[in-house]
Amino acid sequence: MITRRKMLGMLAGIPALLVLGCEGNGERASCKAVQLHDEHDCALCGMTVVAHPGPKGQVCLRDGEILPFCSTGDLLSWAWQPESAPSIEQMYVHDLSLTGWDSPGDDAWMDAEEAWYVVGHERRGAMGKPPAPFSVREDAEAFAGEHGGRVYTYRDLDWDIIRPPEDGGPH
Ligand code: ZN
Ligand code: CU1
Repeated sequence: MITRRKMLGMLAGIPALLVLGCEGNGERASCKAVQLHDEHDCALCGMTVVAHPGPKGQVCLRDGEILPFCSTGDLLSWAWQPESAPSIEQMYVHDLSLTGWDSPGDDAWMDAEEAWYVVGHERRGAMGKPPAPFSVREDAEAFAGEHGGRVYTYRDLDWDIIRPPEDGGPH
């Protein structure tokens, strides 16, 4: 499933209607993003998700359970562990094309694998400087112009990119 979505990510430049044709949008009714509240602790580090600025994430597992993450960085760090991948149904991140950095809203979730990510910027989130997701490439480029960093597709991201050595590596 992830591999297939990654393939779809490669086609990000093609209008969405063409890409989505084969099996709907793959999103189950039970796998919508949820509203985050102050009892959601990050599934990776345990921090209270809503207590910190910056784009956050949530994963819907195949059994319908939602795992919240304090930051896009923690979401990816969890999702890229080999034992995590088989349980993932859908991954969401805050779309900074629609919401702000300091208090991203629950009405602005997008498919994590379809976002453009700015990495290497200077804005702080819950854990270091989390990859900044945007649905609109031009918004990502404008953010990078203002705050530094480079723009990547989900498919282009890897460990070396999201955890550069000069940032101190994994916590
Ligand atoms: Zn966390
Ligand atoms: Cu944390």
